[in-house]
Amino acid sequence: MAKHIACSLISLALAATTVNAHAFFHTGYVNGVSQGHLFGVRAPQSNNPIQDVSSSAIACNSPLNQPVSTDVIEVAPGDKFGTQWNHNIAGASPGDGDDPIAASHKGPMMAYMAKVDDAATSDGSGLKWFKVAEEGLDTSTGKWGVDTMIANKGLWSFTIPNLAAGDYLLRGEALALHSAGSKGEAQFYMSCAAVRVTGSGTCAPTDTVSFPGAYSATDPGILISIYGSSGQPDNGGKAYTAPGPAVAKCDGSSAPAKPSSASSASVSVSATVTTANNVASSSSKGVDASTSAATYTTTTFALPTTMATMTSSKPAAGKPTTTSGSADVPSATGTSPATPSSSGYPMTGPGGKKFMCYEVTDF
Ligand SMILES: [Cu+2]
Repeated sequence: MAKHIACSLISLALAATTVNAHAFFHTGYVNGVSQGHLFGVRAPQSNNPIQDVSSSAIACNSPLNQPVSTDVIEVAPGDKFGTQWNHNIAGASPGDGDDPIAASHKGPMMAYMAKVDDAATSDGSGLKWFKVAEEGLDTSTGKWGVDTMIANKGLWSFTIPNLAAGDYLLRGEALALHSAGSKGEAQFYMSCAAVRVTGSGTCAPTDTVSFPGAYSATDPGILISIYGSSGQPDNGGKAYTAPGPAVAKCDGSSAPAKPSSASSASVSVSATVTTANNVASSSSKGVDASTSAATYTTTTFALPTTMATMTSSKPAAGKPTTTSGSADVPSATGTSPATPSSSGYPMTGPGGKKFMCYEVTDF
């Protein structure tokens, strides 16, 4: 007998209609006080994510909302800086279930800064960025940085390090990993804010990176299926390493080395995937909502580790079935995904398409 994994495409129509469940960082807060809508924050025109880590837009987003602010936010070491995120650039939209961001968009929150000569005019290119804060996954609670941001109505805050006085750009970033099991499908959201650090700080971090350059599409924190064997977006209870450098130290010591970026996101196990022909060839963004295809085709792709290790389910094999529910919001309902023994596992296949998968034993 042989075992294989059968997967069926799920919820194409919903996936196609929820692609705009994104977010903007549009306003800075200092010690809980709004600095003014779009004051010193260069928000993008669109809340669509950047998905190409080699794009120049990965630094400070592009194209920018006009006019681009030339204001500068004043901060001091020890201040709490807040990045305010919302689905719409105007701010909170009560009643909008995707505000501040769709709850499916699990992933880390991060902030970087870079020294500049003049924060009012720097466009963010060619800078030496250091990470000042990150919140990834708390494996004890299953909560991601994005969950903290949502719980705080879109405000995600961190402490300004003991930086030397002067002008900086501050890059606030949210990374949504709900489709990140496929290369190029992690969603990066960011805006840069112009800040002027006052006071008598002394820190000038040397552990810097460039944007683009800091991230690779195959970094383990970027190419990753976050759905554990329970089907929940908990990374299977395993620790998550956010992309980029470690948070810079401001005590003179260098930051501890992070785990190497060895390819741990997939193993050389292939899954048998049966998909409707008319949608299998569609792009992930322009998914044909039709589910009436009468023919099917079989392809294979590498399985994420969490999928390769599953062992318990054994539903009946046979013709693929279309499972209802929103692939973009896998945990938004109380019934999906169900336990492994009854309903399989959600996962992302080639082109970012969503599948519900089952282990099947052939005799
Ligand atoms: Cu989105």
